[in-house]
Amino acid sequence: MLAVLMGTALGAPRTGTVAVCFEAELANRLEPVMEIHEEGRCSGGRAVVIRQGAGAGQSSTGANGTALYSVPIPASGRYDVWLRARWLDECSNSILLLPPGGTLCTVTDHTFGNWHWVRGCAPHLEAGNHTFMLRNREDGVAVDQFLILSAGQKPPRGVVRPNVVPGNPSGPQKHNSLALAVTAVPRKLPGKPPRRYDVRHSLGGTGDGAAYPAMVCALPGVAIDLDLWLRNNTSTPAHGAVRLRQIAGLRLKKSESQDVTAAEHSLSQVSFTVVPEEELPIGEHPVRFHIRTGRKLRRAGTRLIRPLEWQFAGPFDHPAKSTIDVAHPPETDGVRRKTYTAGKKTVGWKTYPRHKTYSPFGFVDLVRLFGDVRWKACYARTQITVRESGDCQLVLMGDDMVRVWIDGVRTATADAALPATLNRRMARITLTAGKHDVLLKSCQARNYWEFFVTFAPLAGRPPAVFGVPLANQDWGSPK
Ligand SMILES: [Ca+2]
Ligand SMILES: [Ca+2]
Repeated sequence: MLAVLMGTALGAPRTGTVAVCFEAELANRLEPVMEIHEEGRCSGGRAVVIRQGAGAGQSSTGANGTALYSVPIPASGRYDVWLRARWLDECSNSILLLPPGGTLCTVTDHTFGNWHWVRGCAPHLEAGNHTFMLRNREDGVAVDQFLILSAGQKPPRGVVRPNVVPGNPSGPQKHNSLALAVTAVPRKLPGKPPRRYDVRHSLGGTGDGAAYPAMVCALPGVAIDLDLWLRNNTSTPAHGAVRLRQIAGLRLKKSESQDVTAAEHSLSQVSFTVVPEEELPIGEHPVRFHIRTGRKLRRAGTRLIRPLEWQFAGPFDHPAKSTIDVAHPPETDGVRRKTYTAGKKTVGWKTYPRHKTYSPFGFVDLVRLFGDVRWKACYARTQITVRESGDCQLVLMGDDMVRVWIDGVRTATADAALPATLNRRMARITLTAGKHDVLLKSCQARNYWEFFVTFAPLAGRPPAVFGVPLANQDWGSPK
């Protein structure tokens, strides 16, 4: 039984009071979309984070962000469980907490932007080991520490010195066993989230993507750091090796295999840097890590998303309640004109810096390009090449309405205008070898305005779809 001592910041304990404090980042098991981040102003310099954009509203599946903690409770009694949390704003201010044998509760309050203690549930606990679970409810939240106090006690201000290290929830492990705590987390991203409307979907955890629920925007020449956090749940040091499986079109900057040593009950980090090349096909690419400790092999991973690169024209007024069929000049006058009339303005095809165009999750964020506007439409054009003819699946996602033409033929439309929800449409298409024009239309009612187009393989050998670099795109002589 682990002796439980008061953290010094708690002051002198009153008779009969109990305090157990531990770091949120030392989860015994942690699954995406939960990530470990290095953060200032928090205990241990690290916290568990659900990044803004990393999978709101996916908690109902249960597999989209959990953190498990096995901790000893020294005495039976009624307790209050507090979390030291930081919420982004009123749309990112809660997390789910499951106490041992209790019911799931929502931990929330209305203090934004600062680390502070938030009271969660109030379970009755018997003396002994108990498992607590955090679960994703929404993104844009971070948890630094847990504090379990006798009912009615108030936490101090600021951090508390931890007095417990979470143990192993699945019983004693064999010597030299590293317990995987979290999958790869991207660190260096090609974009900063905007202040208000962020893209909030990571495609996490649905369908066949469940094995690799994270998502990282992969643009040619933009290096990506992939961080792997490993938690040693045992009471002896552990040694192992992590290997990154190579992907064509992805250059690895260091060795494909790295050794890892983790002190008992500690957290270790292994980092790989990859650089996408033009040869990386458009679409999703699972990145797989093999973690070997002794004879044990574990797998972890994330997904890279190679998006298309676009030229944009707009915005055009798209009157309230209009359907997506209301057409604007790039649709009526052709996609190869140099300029179009948009109300009293003239607009032409424009490119924007990549860091402005893409969210860290690979979506095109039109709010960043055209502002927080209402009832507008814009068009985007690009070209793709295919080396062998064949079928593949076009995947189209958008908020609010979005339509795609390939070589002038209407191919897919996602036109349900739902607030704060991405529409998704898939269409089987046949692409002949050679170059193809892609035109996209996106309509905005309000709030989020974003889209995502990719090509997914079908069974068998699909044609790989490559983007044509913007500098090499040929749109004829401008009129
Ligand atoms: Ca911490
Ligand atoms: Ca919208």
